[in-house]
Amino acid sequence: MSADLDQLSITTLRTLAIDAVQQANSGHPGMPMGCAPIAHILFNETLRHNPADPNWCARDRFVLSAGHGSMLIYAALHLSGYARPTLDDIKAFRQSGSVTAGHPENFLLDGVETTTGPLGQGFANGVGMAIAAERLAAEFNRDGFDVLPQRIFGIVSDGDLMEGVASEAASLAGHLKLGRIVYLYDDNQITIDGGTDKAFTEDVLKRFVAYGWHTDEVANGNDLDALRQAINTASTDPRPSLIKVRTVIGFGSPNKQGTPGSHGAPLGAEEVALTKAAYGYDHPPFTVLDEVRAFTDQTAAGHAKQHAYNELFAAYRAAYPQLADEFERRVLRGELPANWQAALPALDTPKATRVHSGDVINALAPQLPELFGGSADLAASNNTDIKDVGDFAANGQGAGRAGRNLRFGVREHAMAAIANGMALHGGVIPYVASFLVFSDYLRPALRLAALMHLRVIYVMTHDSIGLGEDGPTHQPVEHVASLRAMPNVTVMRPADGAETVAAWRYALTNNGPTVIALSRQTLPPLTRSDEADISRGGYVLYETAGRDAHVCLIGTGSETQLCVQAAATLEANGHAVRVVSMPSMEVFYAQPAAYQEQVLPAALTRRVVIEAGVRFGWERIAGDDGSIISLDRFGASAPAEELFARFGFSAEAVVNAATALLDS
Ligand SMILES: Cc1ncc(C[n+]2csc(CCOP(=O)(O)OP(=O)(O)O)c2C)c(N)n1
Repeated sequence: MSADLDQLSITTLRTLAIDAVQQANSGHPGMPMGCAPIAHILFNETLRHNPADPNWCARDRFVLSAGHGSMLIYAALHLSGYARPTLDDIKAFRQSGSVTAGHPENFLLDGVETTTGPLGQGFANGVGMAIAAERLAAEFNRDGFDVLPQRIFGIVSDGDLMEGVASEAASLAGHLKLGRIVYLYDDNQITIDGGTDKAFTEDVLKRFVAYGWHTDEVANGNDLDALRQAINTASTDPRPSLIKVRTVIGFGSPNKQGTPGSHGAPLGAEEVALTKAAYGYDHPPFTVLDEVRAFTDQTAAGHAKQHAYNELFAAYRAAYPQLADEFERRVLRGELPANWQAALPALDTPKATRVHSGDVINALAPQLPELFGGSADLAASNNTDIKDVGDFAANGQGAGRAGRNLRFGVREHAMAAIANGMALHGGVIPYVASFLVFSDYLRPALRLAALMHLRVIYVMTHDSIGLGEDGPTHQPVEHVASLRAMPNVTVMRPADGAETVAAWRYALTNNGPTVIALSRQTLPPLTRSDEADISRGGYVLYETAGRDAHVCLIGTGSETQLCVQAAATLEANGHAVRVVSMPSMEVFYAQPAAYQEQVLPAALTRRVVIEAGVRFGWERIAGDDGSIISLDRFGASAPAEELFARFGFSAEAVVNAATALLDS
């Protein structure tokens, strides 16, 4: 009987996917049809989840890395008894305003743990979730109290496993022995352009063995007992697991199964009918039979699991009240401690802003145990190490899971995607680091952090030609502008220690990723009045006393000091000058219009902007009558001072540009 219900439930997952794609006249039916048995076993038997409380902190995470198979997770959540998606939601698949978007969006629907679609990302997100869970377990678990039992399950596809980001993340996950991870590999041997024989013929499992993973194989994706056994074995293995499951894309479709034709297009009315006939399923579209609903509903089981956890936690609270309070603050409420800002240092010495940033991290670290991150093999250059805390490592190695500096290795893309997973898991605030120029290597994951509004802090150093001798391969030119162009990303390019502190203050409370662009070279501390409010992104740093400014000099990062120097010369020449420091264009534009007008009055049209990067974006600040000193070419290999002089970044250049405006 239960075997019949298993089959009927699997058929329901398949037909919901088929019907929704058919109705939307768009979508990907093939993957859900092939993977329905995997989803059925996971959602019906394996996952620790409670549909009535999708955000229960101790739930297992399920990541659909192959996000194009979105109808699979929508159908599985529906059958499991989640409040959404309703059947009507599923009927509105891919339509405007529906929660059942083309690819799963975690901010639209509970139960969707991460936004997927760009292949490979979900794979790496799950690694980040496992890292967060491991670190928190090391902090909070006590003998007999496993308050972080969650594991990370996922379905990953050929496309996922071809992507470099997945390889990077898999390599690190194997090294760190992240045994919480159990991924099922949808080995259907089909991608969009045809069979995997065209471009993907390696022995994937051997590769994962080499990464240090436990691997297993299920020869027939419809063999439920084989799936159960492989999942159970993997779940207790101390290594991360990849189970290769031989599936058939578009399973059951007489004319399209096993072909790319079922990957990303509706089957068509005729083929839908033939497929349902092959399933022996003679019901109208979107039918969920009562007996299926009763069989797949996880509400009661989920409630029981959560109830047992709650009892465990109550005993934990009785034994460890302070730990329980801290757990609730960090993991349940995700709040910063009340007094955290008191830990922010006052930084007023001449240093590179990257060094100031390291000082901020180390000042905050004892007060903010949730601050947890590291660099892609540039920790000493990025100044990201927290002193005396050890490296996060596999159990039994060094500081083990209690270590706090993450060594991402030279894996920028996975680093950023892993950080997304850490932020999604909660209880930690991830920061990542590299040279700013290598933001290109992590951009796809940053973009998803932005889309998901994830609080990930990017410590990106060596932010201009100011890095000098390493040359144009390492000198960002277009990067700051391109990052400013990305929605929901805040770029901070601080000019000195005080602005670096402000950047971190902002980043820690920002509802989205913050990129802090930091100098390699030493910058002088700037003098600012008590009214100067760095938190507004742009503010008046200096103004000639008692007179209305004739000209406004606007600088950012390491070029702000040039504006201050130029102001002194211009004043000596009899001009009244205003200097505006603009560490963040986006934050400045988010201020009320009246504030923007106060800082950059419309009437003050003589404006000189200077930044050692492309001019793109500064036109709006400079205005039609302003002048922009920018670098619209690649840099060169030479000492930094020579490069600044050669490319025209000097106080003299600012004076000349201002004088030209004043004379015109
Ligand atoms: C980074 C990225 N590149 C390309 C795509 C477009 N795309 C979607 S699915 C897919 C490959 C399909 O093969 P597979 O992952 O095996 O999925 P299946 O066909 O088995 O459903 C591609 C290239 C994407 N979603 N993400």
